[in-house]
Amino acid sequence: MGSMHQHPQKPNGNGAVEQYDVIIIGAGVVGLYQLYRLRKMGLSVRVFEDADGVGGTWYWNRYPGCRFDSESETYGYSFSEELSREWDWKEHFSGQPENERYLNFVADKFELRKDIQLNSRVSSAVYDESAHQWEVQVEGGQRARAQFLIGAVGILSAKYTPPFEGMDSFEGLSFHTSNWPKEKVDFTGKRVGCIGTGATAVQLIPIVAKEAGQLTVFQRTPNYCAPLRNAEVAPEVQSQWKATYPEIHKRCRESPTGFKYDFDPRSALEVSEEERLALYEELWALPGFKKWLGNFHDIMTNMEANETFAEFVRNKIRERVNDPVVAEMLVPKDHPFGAKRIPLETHYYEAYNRDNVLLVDIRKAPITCITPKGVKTQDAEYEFDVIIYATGFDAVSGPLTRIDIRGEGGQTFKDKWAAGPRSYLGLQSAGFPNFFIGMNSALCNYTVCAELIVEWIADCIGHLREKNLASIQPTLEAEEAWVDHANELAAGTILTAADSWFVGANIPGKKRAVLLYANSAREYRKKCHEVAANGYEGFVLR
Ligand code: NA7
Repeated sequence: MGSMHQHPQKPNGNGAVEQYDVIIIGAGVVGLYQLYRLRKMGLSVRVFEDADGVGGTWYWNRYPGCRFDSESETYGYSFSEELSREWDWKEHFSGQPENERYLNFVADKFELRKDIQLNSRVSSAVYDESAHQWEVQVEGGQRARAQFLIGAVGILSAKYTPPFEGMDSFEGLSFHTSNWPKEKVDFTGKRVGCIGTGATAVQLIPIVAKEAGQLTVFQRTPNYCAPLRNAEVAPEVQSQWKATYPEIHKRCRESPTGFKYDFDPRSALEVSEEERLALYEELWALPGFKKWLGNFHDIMTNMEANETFAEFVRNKIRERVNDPVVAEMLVPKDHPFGAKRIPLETHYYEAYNRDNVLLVDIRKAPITCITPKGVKTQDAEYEFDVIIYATGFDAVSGPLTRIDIRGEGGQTFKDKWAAGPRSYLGLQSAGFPNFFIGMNSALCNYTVCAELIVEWIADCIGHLREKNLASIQPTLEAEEAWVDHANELAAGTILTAADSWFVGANIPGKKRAVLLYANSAREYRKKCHEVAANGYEGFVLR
């Protein structure tokens, strides 16, 4: 991937403190574009990246089947038409190897590597109040300072592995899906256990099932998985995209979810059953998330409306699984459709029709420990050569709170966010001047709102530099109002009606709080622009 030697080397840690205008943590989708934007403004920028390559999520998640659930042509950056025209997407929902290549292509095309220091995990960031500067410490002792710090750390980068007793004693291979080995893992003839059935597991299970001698899936909660319907991109489609990228990007920017489609303005309950089912069948036959984000608008706000689609999906699952007992195990009944992230799948349910696949209900008989030979549940023991932990992430706040970030008065970010995200616009937190949260936590096609955030931060920094200002941070009042507004919005949806990473409920001990901003992306964009246009209303500039 790329040419490693172009990257600055990590110093041994006993040198002088380096000085930059801006430090960015992370070289993923946000970090790469943020670097590009800021450097174009003539600023000196240093990116510290933990991995030995760029790409963030698309670097780490190498498990088989990992791919976009967003349409490829909408997930790619929109900021450079030239880039859009130069890149060919091979599949409508592009796979990880291709996505990693794309982000490396971006790094090369815009000569980003010279400012990205790899193998450099930031351990702490401390605000120097008198100098209005952040001092960052990289593991190994290197120190660097900058007026502005941007945490472009990704919303799903802090992996979560449940602390099962005996994990270290396992004698076979085991890994978390986001820490997948770079070398191909050969499952041929192996006995494999997979813990978890979220979006990640749903992508990998059908592929591992085909290869492995035996695959055992440990499921706690079944999900509403919907067909992805991926396909290769035909040359004429590729040309069509290239000819119309400005329109595609405009459409995504103006849509409420950052995708090419919009919710149906009708209520699921105002149409006849026949009409409703006709739309459900039509959506079901389409690729991607349209069955969720192009559905009747009130499936996300009204339980009765939601239930009409939830039951439709349950029946689709039942139709695909041969053994009725297994089918019922796979049918979700304890939460509404869309309250958790909808996994998109390719032959997922058919995997359970294979003789070498076993589904184990660990809600009934939980895992008690990992043994040297495999997994023990309350009523059985399973022997494995490989254990896959597809157990998810400490989402949104996790990647930030695990860095020792200290703001004014020595206040830690971890304490500040202990009861849930406390930010204004998702971009800054009071008490942490000049620190920007460079992550898209809006309910929006990732890159679409990520670009909005990157551009907003770049403009804001440009504004401060132009006016010769030392710092920016939100007022406590603006932050308080934003948190209330975000909670109120989420309360008006079904998003809080399930235990998932959306509300931090997947991490034992994590305070339940809405982690995503549940407004329309269109409204979010408008609000961010308004605040800037009104002289950064709600912020204190010094
Ligand atoms: P998810 O969606 O958080 O799924 C994690 C899975 O792991 C889920 O099935 C969990 O069951 C299961 N899990 C978590 N902890 C345990 C324990 N202690 N015991 C048994 N099973 C457990 O993570 P993914 O990686 O699949 O997807 C994350 C996002 O990445 C996804 O939403 C996309 O946006 C991309 P549970 O449902 O909690 O009962």
